[in-house]
Order: sequence, then structure tokens, then C-alpha cells
Amino acid sequence: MEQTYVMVKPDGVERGLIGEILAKIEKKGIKLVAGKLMQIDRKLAEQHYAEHIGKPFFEDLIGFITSGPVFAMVLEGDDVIKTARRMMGKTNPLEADSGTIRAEYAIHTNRNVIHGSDSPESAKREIQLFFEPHEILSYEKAVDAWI
Ligand code: IDP
Ligand code: MG
Repeated sequence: MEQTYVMVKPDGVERGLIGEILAKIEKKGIKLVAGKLMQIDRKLAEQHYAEHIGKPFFEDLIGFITSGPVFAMVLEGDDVIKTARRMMGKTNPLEADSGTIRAEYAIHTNRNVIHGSDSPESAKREIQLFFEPHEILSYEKAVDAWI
């Protein structure tokens, strides 16, 4: 069973979108195995976005992601990395397919409401950055067989 790291970014938290985003995830049949509201400090932000160091938007990105609480999650399910990315839509909300989270809730690339790991390698790395092993639960749900 695959796991991925997803977070509602500070704009999504500020705008009261945690519940709606979580509802979409739950209704899809994806299992939440960890979740917490947390504030990202600069060090963690730079580790998380290390691949973007040196890009023109890097400073804005770090300032933004550390500007307020985020809602951090670990999601579990078959092909959950790609599924979560598809549900989010493309990075630029203008190019995101209609019905995706970024298409529905965002306008600008640098305030695009949600993050999701883009590969098994980044999922593993990001889950370890944001969660201790004991914070990630393993449990059965009665509906598992129906999903
Ligand atoms: P992703 O979040 O869809 O994986 P990445 O390319 O990994 O997109 O970029 C990380 C985040 O950096 C984006 O979600 C967005 O918030 C921001 N970002 C990416 N490209 C740009 C840009 O060209 N201008 C401003 N912000 C950007
Ligand atoms: Mg990315």
C-alpha cells in the first residue's frame, strides 16, 4: 500500500479550506493515516523545497510556506501518489483541470492551496521530514473492501 505526503498550505488554512479538501480526500476513499496542524520553520521549508533553491520564486515560496499554519497529512491507498496529484491539478491553477482542487480554489501558482509529493522518492523523503514514525497510524476501516 502506497503512502504520500499532502499538505494544505497557509493560504488554504487561512481561507478555511482544510475541511473541504479533507472531505474530497475522504469521499474519494483515500485513507488518512496521519494529520496535524503545524507551523513550518525556515530550516524545514528549505529542506522540503530543496529542489527549488536558486529559482526566482524560491524566497517568496519559503516566506509563504512559513507565514502561517499548514495542515500536514500522510495519505494511504493504491496509487495514492498519482491519485492525490491528479486531485490537486497542475501547479498553475489556470492549467489545472476543472474539478481539481487547484482549479476550484486557486488563481495564482504561488498561492495554490495544496502540496502533494510527486514521486515515491519524494513521498518517502517528505513523510520523514514532517512526521515521526509513531505519528503514522495503521488501521482497518470497515469500508476498505468497498473502495
Ligand atoms: P508542485 O507543487 O505542483 O509540485 P513545484 O514545481 O514542485 O510544483 O513547485 C513547488 C511550489 O512552488 C508550487 O506549488 C508553487 O507554490 C511554487 N511555484 C512553482 N513554480 C512557480 C513559479 O513559476 N512562480 C511562483 N511560484 C511557483
Ligand atoms: Mg513539487
